[in-house]
Amino acid sequence: MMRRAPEDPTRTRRDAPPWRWLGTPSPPRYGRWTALFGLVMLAGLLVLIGGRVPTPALSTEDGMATHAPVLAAVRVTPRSEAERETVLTRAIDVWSEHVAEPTLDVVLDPEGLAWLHTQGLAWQVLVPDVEAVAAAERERLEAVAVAEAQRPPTPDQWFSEYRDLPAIHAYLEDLAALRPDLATVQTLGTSLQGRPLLALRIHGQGGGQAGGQGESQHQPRRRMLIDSGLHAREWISMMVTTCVADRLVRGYADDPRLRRFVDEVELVVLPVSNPDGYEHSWHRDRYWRKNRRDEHGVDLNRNFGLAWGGEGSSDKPASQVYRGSAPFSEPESQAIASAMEAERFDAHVDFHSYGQLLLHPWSHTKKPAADHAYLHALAKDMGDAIRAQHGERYRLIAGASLYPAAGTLMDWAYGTRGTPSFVIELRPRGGTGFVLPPEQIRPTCDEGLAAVLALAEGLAP
Ligand code: 0X9
Ligand code: ZN
Repeated sequence: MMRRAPEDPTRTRRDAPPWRWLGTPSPPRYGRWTALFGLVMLAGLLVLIGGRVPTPALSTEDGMATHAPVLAAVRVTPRSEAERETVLTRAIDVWSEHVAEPTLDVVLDPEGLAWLHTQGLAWQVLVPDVEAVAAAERERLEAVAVAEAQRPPTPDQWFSEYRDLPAIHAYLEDLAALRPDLATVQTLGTSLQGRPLLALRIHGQGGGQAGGQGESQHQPRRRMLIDSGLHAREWISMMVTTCVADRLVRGYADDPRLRRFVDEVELVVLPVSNPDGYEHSWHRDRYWRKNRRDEHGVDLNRNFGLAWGGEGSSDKPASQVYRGSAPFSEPESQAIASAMEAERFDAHVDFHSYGQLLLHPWSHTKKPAADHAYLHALAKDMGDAIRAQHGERYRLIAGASLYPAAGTLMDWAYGTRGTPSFVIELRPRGGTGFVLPPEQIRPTCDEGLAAVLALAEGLAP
């Protein structure tokens, strides 16, 4: 059942913390006339590019109708570093960054859009009204919740829609109950607000001792970790890892390739690495990224203790890449690190969205990793396997070549544990960003599963 926390009906995203990727934020101010002027400008611009202009009405306490500024997600192509910085300072939110192209996906208010137009920069609209897209998704989910209260989803229907934290956690328990001989639920730690970081350990019938004897006598068992949801708004990632677990547990009996994987690889699946943030994204703010530390949150993927504090992270709490007060200041990153220290993992994938990318170390430096060729080859195996599913291309690139990011889980896992570690940025390539149509959950799961299988099969003996 989808619940919405009671909200001030006059609250708009402008009341939300001003998000800036880097730098010191200052709260955007909108007078009614400025907003209307902005809307008119936006209308003109969108009509020029053939877009539609939604104008959500809000009622104020005195009953007068006013309009929230329409926030649009746009892909901008800056021509210089200075231009990139200026676009970032104008952004209400930053969704994605590709230094190589170079492009930036940012959320702008009407004034920002008008400014963009005057600069002569190349840009295209990804989402003309990000709040309208989130509202449509919310309405759809509410309707699904009503329907499913009458008729609960079958396991197959479960993956036809996005699921909230309690549903994902219950699903993991169901999988373990279905095949207790194959899988066990485990709590890896507890979030800041006290929610469990629940994982499914798919240990196979060998009993879960990597390095011991599984069913296969040919090679020692491997151990892999896949996680998702470090970033709360990347909902497709939580669905994909849950779905990978589902395919392996249910497919074990009949699919020889899945059976072989389960027999040879012990897989720990952590679908929601940031449970507080995920709850917040479901019930308060669809585009929330960080954990729920104080009002601002911490970007968990800048909080790990390798190269913490370096380029591509921020010491400003309002930044979307705020690194926290110290390495591992957050219980969620601590829990993941402790789980990876408690036993040896032969491979790790951290699922994110969006962009259709296969990223390998390093994230924090452009210096090639010592195992660059090996890591790139593994990423290529995954990319080929993904493409064989539905023809979708995922681009291979070292993290820092996309943009630098210090204090990431991938770098920590590789740099301190020696574990081949990857970030997979799932669908879409651009499009609707974090709000991916639910029909794409299953095909994106096919891609995630193909990548995990290919990675296991490609590991050096
Ligand atoms: O920035 C991140 O933490 C990840 N991308 S996301 O859009 N999902 O936020 C990617 C981190 C991988 N490393 C680099 N791109 N350097
Ligand atoms: Zn992410």
